[in-house]
Amino acid sequence: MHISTKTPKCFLAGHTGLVGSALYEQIKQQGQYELITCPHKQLDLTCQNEVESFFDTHRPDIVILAAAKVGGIQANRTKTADFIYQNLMIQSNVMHQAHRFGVKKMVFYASACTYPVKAAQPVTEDQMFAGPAEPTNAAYAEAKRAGVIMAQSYAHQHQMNVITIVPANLYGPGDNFNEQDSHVIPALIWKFHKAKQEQAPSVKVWGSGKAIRDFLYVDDLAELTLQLLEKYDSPEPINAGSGEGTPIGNLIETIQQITGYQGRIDFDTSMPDGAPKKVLDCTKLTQLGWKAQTPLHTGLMQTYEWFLRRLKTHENIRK
Ligand code: GFB
Repeated sequence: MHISTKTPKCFLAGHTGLVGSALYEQIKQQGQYELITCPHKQLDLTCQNEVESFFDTHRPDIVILAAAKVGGIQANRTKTADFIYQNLMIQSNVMHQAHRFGVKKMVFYASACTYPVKAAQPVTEDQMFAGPAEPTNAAYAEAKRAGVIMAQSYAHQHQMNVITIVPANLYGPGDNFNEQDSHVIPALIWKFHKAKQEQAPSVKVWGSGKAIRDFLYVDDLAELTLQLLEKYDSPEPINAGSGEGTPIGNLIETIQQITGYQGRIDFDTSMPDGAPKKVLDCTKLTQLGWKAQTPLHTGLMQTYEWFLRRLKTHENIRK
């Protein structure tokens, strides 16, 4: 990336979300970019006119698109229209205006769920379009796949410098914690914590516990993103995972132990497992000299501590 002598202006879209708040902290600490953020209430990224006028006013040099409609397996399989509509609109509006206003570099995040459900594991980047996505998150996956093609198309036609990072299942401070809509880690932390408080005899978890996921701590993704902004210039997607597959059953045991809940676990097998296995092949990243630094247990402890602090302060974000 060519950087002028003045501090580049970086528009961080979605700065209060899981990924956005981790990036916000790291960029603030490092001070390499002048941060531009905007609360959701003042800028609706699904609205083309608002996004255009925002770019016109602020003229960022760099854009990190950390805003997206996200959620766990249940949110994905029920709110299908929200997932496809909001993600298509946000990424189209932001990428198109980034191109129109001459942004020097943009980061787009795809998702591990863009890979075909039957892809060989661990999954390499070249398998992305080799078959249908898992049905529980097809709407989200197809929107993200469109974003991948869009990034490649703007790079091809307009020589736009846009990179696509494909994160594994993310977790960490700043996540959305609730029983129905969240991803598995915040959902389990919430369920076990509540059951412990209420001395409930059992906790219901979803599926068989046999599904395998690759969990990446969000601070590792933020650190990687800032590195790739400096040293990766290709529209070809690049996987970002921990390199390890964790069975959900093991994750359940670990979170139960961290939260200190003593009761019984009931598996609700009327709820789906989703993809049987989602583990990312991170050879490309290894070749760039990067490896995720946070072991799952450490990341879970830090997430739980953050959750407990947030319960006390009722803050939903880290800053
Ligand atoms: O994280 P999660 O909701 O989404 O669920 P996916 C992961 C696994 O945990 C599934 C099981 O096998 C769930 O059945 N699970 C067990 C639970 N108990 C619970 C619970 O209480 N809550 C939740 N949520 N799960 C996501 C996509 O799929 O993958 C996202 O939905 C994103 O869009 C992400 O792409 C990477 O891993 O199945």
